[in-house]
This record gives sequence, C-alpha cells and structure tokens, in this order.
Amino acid sequence: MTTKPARPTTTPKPATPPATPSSIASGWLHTARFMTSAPELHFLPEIDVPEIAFVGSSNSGKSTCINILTQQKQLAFASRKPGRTQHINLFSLGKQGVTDAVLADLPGYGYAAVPRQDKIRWQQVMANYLVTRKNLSAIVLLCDPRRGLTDLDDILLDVIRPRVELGLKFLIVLTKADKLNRSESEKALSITKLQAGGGQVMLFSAPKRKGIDEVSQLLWQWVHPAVAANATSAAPLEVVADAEAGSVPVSD
Ligand SMILES: Nc1nc2c(ncn2[C@@H]2O[C@H](COP(=O)(O)OP(=O)(O)OP(=O)(O)O)[C@@H](O)[C@H]2O)c(=O)[nH]1
Ligand SMILES: [Mg+2]
Repeated sequence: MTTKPARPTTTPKPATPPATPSSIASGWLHTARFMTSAPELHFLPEIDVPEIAFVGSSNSGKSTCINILTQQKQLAFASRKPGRTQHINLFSLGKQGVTDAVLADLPGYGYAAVPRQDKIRWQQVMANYLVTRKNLSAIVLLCDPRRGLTDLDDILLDVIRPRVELGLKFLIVLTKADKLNRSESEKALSITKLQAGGGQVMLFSAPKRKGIDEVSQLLWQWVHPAVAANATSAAPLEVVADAEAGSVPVSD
C-alpha cells in the first residue's frame, strides 16, 4: 500500500521584497513620534542620541518637510500662516521604540510681522541652541529657492561654521522646487552649492514628492554611518510610495 504525501497545512507566504536603502530610510523615518515641545532652551531635555535640526526662514517649509519625510500628516504643525511653529519641537526616531535619533523642528526666522523684541529674543534662543546643544549632530537648512539664502540664513551659516568644521553635518534643502522650472531649479542648485561652501544641497518639493528619497537616505546615513558603509552598494534604489504622505496638504 502506498501512502499519499501529506498536504501542506499552511499556504506559502508571499516573498517580502528585499530591503533597499530607500525602504530602510523611509521605514526608520516613519517611526517618528512626538517627544516634547520647548518654549525656551532650558526646557529641552538632555538627550544622548544625535539630533537633526530643521532650521530656516519662516514659511520655508520646515514642518511640511518633517511631515513628508516621516510620512505623517500632522506630526509637525505646518501652515500657510508664517510663524506657525513657535516652540522647539522634538520628535524621536527609532525602531522597536528604541530612540536612536531626534528631529528638531525650529521656529522660522525673518517673519516681518513679528515684533522686534520677539525677533531678537528668538534669534538669541536660536544662536544659543546652535552653539550649545550638545547632541546636535546635523542641520538641515530649508530655503525657498525663489528667494535664495537670506541675510539671516547667512548669519546662521556663520554661527554654525565652527561646528561644521568640527564635524557637524549640514544640508541645504531648496524647498518648493515645484515653483521653479527645470532651468531655474538647476540655476538655484548651482548658486546655492557655491554659497554652501562645499556643503550638500538638494531640491525638494512636497507636492511633487521630489527629493524625499535623497534627503531620507542622507538622514539615515548620518545617524547610522557604520551600517551605511557596510550596506551593499549594488542595492537598487526605489521610491517608496506612501499614500498617507502623498496626501500631506501643501498650498503655498
Ligand atoms: N508649493 C509648495 N508649498 C509648500 C512646500 N512645502 C511647504 N509648502 C507650503 O508652505 C507653507 C509653509 O509651510 P510650513 O511647513 O508650515 O513652513 P515652516 O517653515 O514650518 O514655517 P514656520 O513654522 O512659520 O517657520 C504651507 O502653506 C505649506 O503647505 C512645497 O514643497 N511646495
Ligand atoms: Mg513650522
């Protein structure tokens, strides 16, 4: 008598697509969760993981950029009305609830309607933050390429220069690239590269979903340099589409 082979009791799982640098970076950024909001520097908790600060003129798109990178609609407060972010807001990142980095959304500067005293106070808070924040490891400066780097952006670059020379990582993100045509974008990119003194510059657009992958991967590499160095350079790059992130409202 012959016995029939036993039928498999479970259906085979569909193969999970291989992790790529792009999917690893976007998965990591998606873990972002609100940590704290501080009106003054001394309210910020001391943290021993790398902090990446998003800085730039008011309305340049810092909060929107954080929401797009983290694929969360309203993690950071974004608004058409300049001056929406008034505190330093921290968001923790890390898989399995283990924080390995922090994103900081800073209030923008240069908004004309802010009373002079408040402007001066904020510029002092900002300068102190940039100079004294111990775990600050990287800065993302957002700039509307239609305006270019402002006088206040230049002051910020001067303030951080000593720390950049000591290893602080630095990226200029030209936001709202959807407002420029191809040749204007290329011109803005090359001018800003010259001004950035060799620093990295990337074009970004929330509604066109431009630059998201490049910025995400750079942030991930900044925080995980050893893993990034070992990663297979042959891994294909792919844009991870995320329906939720795609619906982040942008208007300006
Ligand atoms: N067209 C376009 N609009 C954008 C883009 N990014 C942001 N915006 C819009 O720009 C406005 C300001 O965006 P926010 O993200 O609040 O800017 P912010 O730099 O955080 O502003 P403050 O907190 O005031 O400093 C909002 O109306 C956004 O929808 C973009 O890539 N393209
Ligand atoms: Mg903001």
